[in-house]
Amino acid sequence: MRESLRASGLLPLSQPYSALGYTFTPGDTGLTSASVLANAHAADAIVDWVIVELRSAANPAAVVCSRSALLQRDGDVVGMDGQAPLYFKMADGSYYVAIRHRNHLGVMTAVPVALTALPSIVDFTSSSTTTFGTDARKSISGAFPTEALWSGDVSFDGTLRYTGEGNDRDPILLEIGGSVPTNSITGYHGMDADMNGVVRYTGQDNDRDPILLNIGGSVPTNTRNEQLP
Ligand SMILES: [Ca+2]
Ligand SMILES: [Ca+2]
Ligand SMILES: [Ca+2]
Repeated sequence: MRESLRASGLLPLSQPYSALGYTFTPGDTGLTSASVLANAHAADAIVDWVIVELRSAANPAAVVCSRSALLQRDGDVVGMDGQAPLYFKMADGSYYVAIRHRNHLGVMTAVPVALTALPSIVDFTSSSTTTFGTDARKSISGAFPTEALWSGDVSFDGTLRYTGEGNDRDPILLEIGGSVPTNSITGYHGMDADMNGVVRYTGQDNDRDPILLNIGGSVPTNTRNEQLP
């Protein structure tokens, strides 16, 4: 994954999710340091903030604990020091594990995972890790095949929409000023679907095409829903 936001000094020191309306259970300080974000070590450089949720084995819609975390370029999700495994102040037990991102569709394990005080690995990049729902992840082929989150939910409402009410395309145009489609702006914005640090509506590397691509590529009225209960 690219580290453009970090390399351009755009990543915030505090988790961005409370400001987007997400409520952490029980609460979350979500604060890292400038030195963590300054770490340019290729594989472990920080890409962005994510949310990790533990959900009830009896009711996968119920979040029992959630916290913010940092995502490394090689896909590891780590704590506020940018390296250590993420921990939850919870009793040993089985929980559904979900990961969410501010402009990608979240995913969750298909079954509860047994967690203890020792670190456990949940590898959402592997197709052998089954996920809740249908087509929850995007399969990427080529030189670096992997399972990934669907990008383009710039409105952070759990659905990719290209057209119609509540679509994810109009906010991109609005963010760059609302009238001149060739404008662009730099910064840490949810509308930056490809996370290169620049919001673009048209032209090369625009943030609009990924939305259309990820709903199928041809029928603009299609939608794609996050597979979280
Ligand atoms: Ca790593
Ligand atoms: Ca959306
Ligand atoms: Ca962009």
